[in-house]
Amino acid sequence: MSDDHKEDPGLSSTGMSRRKFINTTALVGLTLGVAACDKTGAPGATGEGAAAGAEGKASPIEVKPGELDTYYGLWSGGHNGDMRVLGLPSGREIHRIPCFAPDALVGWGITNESKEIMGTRPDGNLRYNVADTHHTHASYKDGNYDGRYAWINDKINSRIARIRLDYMVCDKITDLPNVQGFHGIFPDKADPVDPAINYTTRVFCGGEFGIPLPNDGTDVNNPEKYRSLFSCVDAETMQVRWQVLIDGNCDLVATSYDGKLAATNQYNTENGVHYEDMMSAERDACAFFHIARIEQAVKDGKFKTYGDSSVPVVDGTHEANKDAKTALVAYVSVPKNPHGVNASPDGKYFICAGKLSPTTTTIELTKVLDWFDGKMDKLDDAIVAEVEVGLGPLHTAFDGRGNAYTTLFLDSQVVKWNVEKAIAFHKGDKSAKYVIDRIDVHYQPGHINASQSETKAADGKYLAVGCKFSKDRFLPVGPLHPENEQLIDISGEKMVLLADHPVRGEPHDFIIFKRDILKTKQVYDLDDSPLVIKDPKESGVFRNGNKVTVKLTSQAPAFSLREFTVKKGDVVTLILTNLDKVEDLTHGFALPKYNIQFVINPQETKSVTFVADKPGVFWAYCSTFCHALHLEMRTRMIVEA
Ligand code: K7E
Ligand code: CUA
Ligand code: CA
Repeated sequence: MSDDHKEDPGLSSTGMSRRKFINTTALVGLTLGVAACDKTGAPGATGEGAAAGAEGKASPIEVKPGELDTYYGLWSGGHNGDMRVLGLPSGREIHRIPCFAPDALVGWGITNESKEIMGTRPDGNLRYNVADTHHTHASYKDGNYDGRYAWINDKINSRIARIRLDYMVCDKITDLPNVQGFHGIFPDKADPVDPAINYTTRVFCGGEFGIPLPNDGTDVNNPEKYRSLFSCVDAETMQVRWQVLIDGNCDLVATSYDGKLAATNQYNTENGVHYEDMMSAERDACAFFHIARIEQAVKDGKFKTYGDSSVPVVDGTHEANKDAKTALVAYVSVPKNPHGVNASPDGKYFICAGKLSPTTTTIELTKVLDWFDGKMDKLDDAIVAEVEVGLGPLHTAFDGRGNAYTTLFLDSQVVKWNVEKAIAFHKGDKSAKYVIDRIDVHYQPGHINASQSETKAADGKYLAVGCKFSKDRFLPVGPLHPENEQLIDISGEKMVLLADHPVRGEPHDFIIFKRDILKTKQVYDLDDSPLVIKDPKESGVFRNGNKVTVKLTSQAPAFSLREFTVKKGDVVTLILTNLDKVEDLTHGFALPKYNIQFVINPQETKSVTFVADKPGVFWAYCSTFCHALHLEMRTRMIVEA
């Protein structure tokens, strides 16, 4: 950074010329001030007058009864461990897809099939009941979403879940070995060596917290030995393909359109264990991974393993990567504790936001590749812009017209800036006005994403902003406030705030794409389950010692068995196929006192295993309204003493 900021065209009007890097005291003070204040970020923003509901005008976000939204949004569900499906522009939540934590509606964590995906302890209980999802991204083909899969991370227990988007269900969960605080996640967009594979085959995962390797009780008091790993998961098998040992930590992840590079921003290059240590250096890094070289090193056997994991780990540390021509990892220097790293839709740049620096750093990917190829000496020459945008920049989205939109956490604003103009300004053209617009948001925005933003089809229509504080925006509901998702129209030069949506905490990240990308299946295929019961006549109670299988089917308004009898102490596996074929004809199966409740969709089969430890009569009833005789849709489980 130079003193250029004095005549920074984007900052003079807001008096930000005095704002430079934030020291510890200032940051703590600002954060507390932000949480406590209630008026500093008051409305009055650009476009507020054009907001929804302006008199006499149709609301730009209204989707009338019977009409459909034009975009899907996939939202990370945060503390609920699920993924949420929104329709936009209305902002209506249409669906929730449970992933990492149990869910009573669909029986996630209750049925045998879901427990198999979630993982159980030897006693049959779930391994984990809690989750913390942050980031969700979908599979690509030709630089755009292809509607096959989405992935989502669980930060607490370092798990990655895959959602198959045709049924909108989670079908695989994988643990990342030797990783704590699994944070950023991003699918690749092509294979670096095979041009025919122009779709996602890998998902990259950033490990945020350093831990001893292996984390088995050794070196617990030697933080200088704590390390983080960057992981690659196979998109199809969901096996961890390889990991890279790095210096510093991983935070967010971005991938290039040619499949050659993945990157993670690093806020803790200091390897600090306390926050003061983590913010002691003036600059941190954005680490770039040379995918083809890493995969070659793995093939050549140049790896280690740690603990009881057999996943190959290649060495990506500074020490082992000094020679550019063989380096697996390159560390580009970026200012103090950067947050997001995002890929521009033209495929040229990765942009790191400064967080503790009021800047964004634009890194040109061909230059990073030039360094790897020995054609450019100084890696930091890959930085083509480092310009001030405002206080607390976190995440960046794009409109496909050369503009970037960065959230400013401390300023409670979104700043719209032009990437090429920022590059010109950085090069020395001080007349280049790169800041185009600012808008107040409410309040303290974190993630941001525009419709189709990180695809080649970025369409610059809508921008959603995840505000971490809602304060006074909604009816008070006690101490726990919802967060505030705001929708902004970015089709014009000026941003226009369209709507507020309260949202249950804490969603973090989301993507928005055109509805025609997704083709969901509305009815299951009977053969999806090997347990399927195709004919009601196959129903019955089948005993093998104390192991009992109960087979039944559902067809509105009845289960195929009017009652079934087991004995106290039996281990009962109940298999249920819904033979109704009609779309939306879902039944439920709720078994009182046995803690069992799940829905069964058209042509779907589910099973559940339990010990019949309580004698008596138990009315299993249909728990999803399906028919005029829904309340009568029951079966009786008789458990003989
Ligand atoms: Cu919330 Cu993506 Cu976990 Cu930034 S991270 S705000
Ligand atoms: Cu079947 Cu309600
Ligand atoms: Ca740092």
